[in-house]
Amino acid sequence: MRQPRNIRRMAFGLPLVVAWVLAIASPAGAAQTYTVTQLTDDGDGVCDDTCSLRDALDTANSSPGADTIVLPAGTVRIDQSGADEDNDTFGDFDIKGTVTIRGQGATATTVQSFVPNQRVFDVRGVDFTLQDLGVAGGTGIDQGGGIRDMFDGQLTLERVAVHDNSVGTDNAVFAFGSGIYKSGGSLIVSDSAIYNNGSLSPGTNFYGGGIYLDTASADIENTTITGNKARSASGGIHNNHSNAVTLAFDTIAGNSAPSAGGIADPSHTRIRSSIIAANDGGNCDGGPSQDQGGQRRRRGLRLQPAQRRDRDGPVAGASRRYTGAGRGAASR
Ligand SMILES: [Ca+2]
Ligand SMILES: [Ca+2]
Ligand SMILES: [Ca+2]
Repeated sequence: MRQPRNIRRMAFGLPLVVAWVLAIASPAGAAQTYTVTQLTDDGDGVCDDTCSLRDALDTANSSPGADTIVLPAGTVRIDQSGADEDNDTFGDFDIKGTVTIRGQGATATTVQSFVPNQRVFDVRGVDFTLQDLGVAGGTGIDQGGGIRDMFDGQLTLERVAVHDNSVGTDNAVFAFGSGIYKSGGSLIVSDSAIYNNGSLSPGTNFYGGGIYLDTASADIENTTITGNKARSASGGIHNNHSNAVTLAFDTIAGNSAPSAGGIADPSHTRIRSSIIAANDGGNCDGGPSQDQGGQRRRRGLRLQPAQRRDRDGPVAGASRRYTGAGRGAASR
């Protein structure tokens, strides 16, 4: 039987009304997107019509949702100097809420520290994702020249260049990870480049020119690790506790250290279709790797020597997007 016209109108309009009510009643903790409008580090702590990266992080850090921060092209500066701290007030950007920071391209947007003894990003117990940007100029103390993550979350880098960072020490003993330091949890890197971090200069005993993994696992795919240096050992990657590390379609070449120029403790590293060659101090140290075979048909990035010196060094366009199924990368 045919319904009266007004009933049919109600039936047609009801889903629209429900959708509208749901839209305006979205939970307060919903993820937000913040757009950074200025490259300078002189914000006021509020991401409004003037929004620095520090403003956006201050807002995201106090928001419960998994937020996204979008950066413009250019060099996003760290200029606020002051006491070393973890509340995003001075120096390194302290990440205290789950967030993704997205730039306009690994050579188009660079987040760079201009404050002595300050790294770029300090991850404080949350999941953190970087996409399409560069991380440079960090000079962190003790752990993580460019990026430090002292906790168990997941640190994800997609189409990111980590370059020209160094790690120092405040007690003249040890320092770890000029490019990236990851304590526990997992490090996921894809379609990226980690290059020209660290140095061989006397004065600091440090391990892990490119990446230092304490107890963290890692999946590193379609990525080039080159030109990194470690004063003590492990020019490219230091795997401190025989953690599960998977390398696929990577190039680890041209790194330097007195030992393990390429990668230290590869005995628990599953390697597929990757090149580990021409590292000063040896390509691998600490036992045979687990060769997963495969053809070397892919190179993460192609960095020419002249280009490596460019602070905005190139990252090739992603020829293969990361699927997120990282745990099985070596067996695909
Ligand atoms: Ca503001
Ligand atoms: Ca800090
Ligand atoms: Ca800080």
